[in-house]
Amino acid sequence: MNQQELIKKISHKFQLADRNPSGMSASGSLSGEKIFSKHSPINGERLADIEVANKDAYNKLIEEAQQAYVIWSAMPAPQRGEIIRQIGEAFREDKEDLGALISIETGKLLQEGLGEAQEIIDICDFAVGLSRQLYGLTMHSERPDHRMYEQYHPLGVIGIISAFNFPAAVWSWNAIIAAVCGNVSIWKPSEKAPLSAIACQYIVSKVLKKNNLPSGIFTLYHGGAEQGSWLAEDERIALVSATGSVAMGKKVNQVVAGRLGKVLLELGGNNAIIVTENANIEMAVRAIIFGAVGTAGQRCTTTRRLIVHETIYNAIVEKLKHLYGQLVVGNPLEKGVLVGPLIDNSAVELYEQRIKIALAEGAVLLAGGKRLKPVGLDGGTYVMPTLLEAQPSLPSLQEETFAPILYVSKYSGSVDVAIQLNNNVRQGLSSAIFTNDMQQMERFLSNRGSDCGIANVNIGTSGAEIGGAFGGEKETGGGRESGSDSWKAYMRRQTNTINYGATLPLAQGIKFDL
Ligand code: UN1
Repeated sequence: MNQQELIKKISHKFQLADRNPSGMSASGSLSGEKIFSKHSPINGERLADIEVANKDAYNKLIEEAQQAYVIWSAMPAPQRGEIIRQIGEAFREDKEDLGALISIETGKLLQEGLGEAQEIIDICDFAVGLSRQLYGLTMHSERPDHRMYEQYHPLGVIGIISAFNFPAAVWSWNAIIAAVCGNVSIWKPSEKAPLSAIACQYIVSKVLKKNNLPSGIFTLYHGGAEQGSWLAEDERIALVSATGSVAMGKKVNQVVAGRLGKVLLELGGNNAIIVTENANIEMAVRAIIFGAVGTAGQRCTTTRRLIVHETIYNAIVEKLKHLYGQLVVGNPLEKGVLVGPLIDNSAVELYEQRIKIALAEGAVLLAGGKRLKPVGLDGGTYVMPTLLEAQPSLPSLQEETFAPILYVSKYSGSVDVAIQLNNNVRQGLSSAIFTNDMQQMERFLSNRGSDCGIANVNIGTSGAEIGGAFGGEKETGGGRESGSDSWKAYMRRQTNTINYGATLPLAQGIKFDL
């Protein structure tokens, strides 16, 4: 099947052609004002026109969501789990088509598109388990005949702002976990990836309809920064979960803090792999390549910096140079291709600008460095994965450029030197060390080690499983999504003390006799 036939089939499947207006819930669509076109980065082909939501459409959706919340939050959590089990099944059925759509829309490899669809299925399975495990603690009261415990209640309407690079999985981390907790959600996906969102909405809507549940449990509208800011300003939105740039996150954080709302931020990463003198070099090199050029360097967990011990530096650099020369850049739907296009022209411009700046700062080009036009592809946004040798003090090392640019730096001395370099950036998402030395490994994981939210050993910086809490420190924003006890971010904790005696003793032994 060629790309056009595939698009036709998928558009039909998810009703993309006639279901792309903004302000959409399962009950139908609400008209927007402006229209923008979504093109595939693979060949520049126009995929669909999308309506930007207007304020009326947005307000209507929020009202629908609020009404749905009354019904959804009253359902016992295990019953909500049953609906999410069905949603997981629906995603299983549509995994191939959704994976292909994600690939066509974002330019990531088909394998990665399928992996993203799998992440949604995994998070649904996880949420089904959670539906019987939204545990609070019990405590011993200091007063006789008293019982004390805590319980978790849902927050209400959750706003989700997602980025183009994981246009479906990151929504599910938020929307599905929020839903099992009893919340409803309203989603503003990136303007650069509206179609995967429409497909996800289509899939969940089918399940809601089948179960006679209100469409407002999951809702979707389209737009850019202005439309996203509505969620931040809106007092009806209890929590705003935002994924994207540090600049966007700072704005959202300030606006939401102004009304004392809650935020969950997953922002920039500037992730390093440390390779010590005790590393398995073959394994390290494989992880570096996947981490640096996978998803064309457009993951927030992408490996952007390499910190290599001087004794193995030349060996690693030579291997990387060789492999960078062999990477096949091209149509991500084709087998054998390892690097697809960047999302759009502005991403290519940022790539070019950053390389220019880094070279002017004194970096040395080891591989790549240029835009590409793969054979048979017009209008695409392809670039060569780029390897730069950099002094640890290079100012560009501080910047996250969403492109396949990897800086390699040399360190000498103990692993502490490498750890200090790892931590010497404003962001704190992911980090990794390659070593077979137990002391180096433990040092990296200790409280004097990596300052990131994710710290891996003999695994690259990207490709986290959904079972762990995902997020990072410093400018990454501090939020945790997905697995572990991240569900607590979508709930409010209530402490309850119950007196089952016949007297009224006061805490701290206070006497207040009438
Ligand atoms: C992101 O880039 O925002 O760990 C998320 C990973 C993926 C998720 C990345 N599972 O690389």
